[in-house]
Amino acid sequence: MLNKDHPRYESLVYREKIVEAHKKGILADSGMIAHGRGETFDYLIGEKTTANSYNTIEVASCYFLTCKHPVLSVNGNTTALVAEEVAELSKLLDIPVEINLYYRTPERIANIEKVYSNLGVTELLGTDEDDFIDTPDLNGPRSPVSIEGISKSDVIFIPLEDGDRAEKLAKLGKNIVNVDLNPLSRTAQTSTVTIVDNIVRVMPLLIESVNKLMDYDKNDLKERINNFSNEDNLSTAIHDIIKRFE
Ligand code: PTJ
Repeated sequence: MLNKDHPRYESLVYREKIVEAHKKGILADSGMIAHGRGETFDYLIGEKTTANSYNTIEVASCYFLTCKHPVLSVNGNTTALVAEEVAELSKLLDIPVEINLYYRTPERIANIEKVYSNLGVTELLGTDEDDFIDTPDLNGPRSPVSIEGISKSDVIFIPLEDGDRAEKLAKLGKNIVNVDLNPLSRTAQTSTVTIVDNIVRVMPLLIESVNKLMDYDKNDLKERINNFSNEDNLSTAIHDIIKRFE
């Protein structure tokens, strides 16, 4: 039983979610290490959403609302922490959720599939029954993607992963929205829009911002996209961390 008065209560709640997801065969063993790395960077950014990240979240919403085929790609860590919010966003935008795992096993796919099915996600892709196509130049278990999902998408949400996938997907002309507490990770550096913040704070804000911007003129949203630079965004995120040491 967690003590609510504990100064790090929230952090302990999310650790418990991570441990539970591991016990249920949702989280990869390495998912624990990835969470620890995330916690370290969260500490450095002050465990709050910065003004820069609020803006970046709105830009991400602009992509989701103006692109034709957005897809939400999920892994074990994202599922452990924010499956409900992923399901809500998928329903709000009427877009698919695609399971894409680095440590892919039939058991983990089945366990993650069950989570989203129970949350009412109707278009759930990337399961073992799906039709796959390899991502060009990308090796490993993340390469096969759903023909109806990531393969035909024009914007992909890929939170909490680091590797070369973002770069390969970007080469195919796809827009990448990433959430990563580490602004220096390869995925953070090669994505179109990188939200440097904790996924548990990002998801409710993303849903709120999609709801807010939904009725805006599409040209205004596209202008917002055109005025955004991910390089500037990452530079501000890094400087926000540096300022915490001053
Ligand atoms: O479920 P699988 O098999 O697809 O495997 C998932 C993991 C996360 C184990 C795999 O993709 C992996 O090893 O990822 P990395 O290379 O550890 O990268 C994960 C990134 O997510 C790191 O840069 C962390 O800083 C970041 N991260 C971890 N927790 C959070 C986070 N970013 C935002 N919010 C978090 N809560």
